[in-house]
Amino acid sequence: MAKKFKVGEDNNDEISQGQISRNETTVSPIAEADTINALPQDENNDPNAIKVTIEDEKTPIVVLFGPPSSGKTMILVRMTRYLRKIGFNVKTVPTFRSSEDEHYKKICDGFNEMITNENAAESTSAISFMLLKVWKKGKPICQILETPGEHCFNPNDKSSNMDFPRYFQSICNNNNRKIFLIVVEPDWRDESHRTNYVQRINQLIHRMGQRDKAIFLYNKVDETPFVIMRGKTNTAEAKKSVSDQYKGIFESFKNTIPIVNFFTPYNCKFVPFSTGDYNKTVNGDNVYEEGPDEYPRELWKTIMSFVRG
Ligand SMILES: Nc1nc2c(ncn2[C@@H]2O[C@H](COP(=O)(O)OP(=O)(O)OP(=O)(O)O)[C@@H](O)[C@H]2O)c(=O)[nH]1
Ligand SMILES: [Mg+2]
Repeated sequence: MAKKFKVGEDNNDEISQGQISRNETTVSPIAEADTINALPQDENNDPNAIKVTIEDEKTPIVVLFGPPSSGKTMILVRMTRYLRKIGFNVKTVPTFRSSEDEHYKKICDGFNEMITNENAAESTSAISFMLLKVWKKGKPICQILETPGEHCFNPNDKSSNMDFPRYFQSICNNNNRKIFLIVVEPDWRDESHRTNYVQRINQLIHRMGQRDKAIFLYNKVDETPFVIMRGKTNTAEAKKSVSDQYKGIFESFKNTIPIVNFFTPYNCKFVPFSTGDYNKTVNGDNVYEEGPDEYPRELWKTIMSFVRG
């Protein structure tokens, strides 16, 4: 029987992984959330009407930037599991969306259960917006933001790629330092889509401030031949493959400062990543098994080098 979600449960306290038995059959409350009415009507009709609030304008924001289904929500899930395991506190930020957004409230309320649920991947399509805050010993370290993939890049609708929605522009313009996690995946669609995505990334670069940073996150690396052993990837070959598939993707990040560019040829980082394995059960459920810790460890190290630097 599906485990039902109780509204108002103590949802924002950190809970440890494994609190929910792996054998227990659960359906995440988020999976049960109404995805059709994910946004209030006016915002659904017009992305430029979407309003968000970043209350904390000091703590850096890690912005997940990637097309639909590139794995942004599962990266959030995997990072949250890892960070909690190594002693960080990860909480949802309920004030990010107005209290009228019932869907966001539901997602916040059900977040902890989703994180620990082995059916986590079933829930991800219901998540469009999510702002998390990472704490250590009561001190905020960074915020992590996911926005709908279509707002980053919609491969099926050229007109929507004219400019970013207003809320996204205002996040780009606000005071927080941003670390953009630009998600790419192997063998994604065809060359014309990949070329359009590179153009979209260039649009993003024009919105980046001088203190902002970029990390290219090569998600789903488990599907490539570049994994040498569990959690270890041939990063140079993986990066070359991305460079070949997404022509010109790193061009704008070339370091043009003489001598410095000999040691640091690019002003961006590249991190291979895998959130884990996805298998279908005989019942048709999508069961998620998290991947090795090496991937979130390396990503966190890279993020922290920018948060501190
Ligand atoms: N093989 C593999 N598949 C992955 C990985 N990460 C995500 N996936 C698959 O990609 C699907 C989509 O992941 P999501 O996290 O929902 O993608 P998203 O970018 O949040 O999608 P939108 O919110 O619609 O923009 C998952 O259900 C998995 O099937 C990974 O590391 N490896
Ligand atoms: Mg998502």
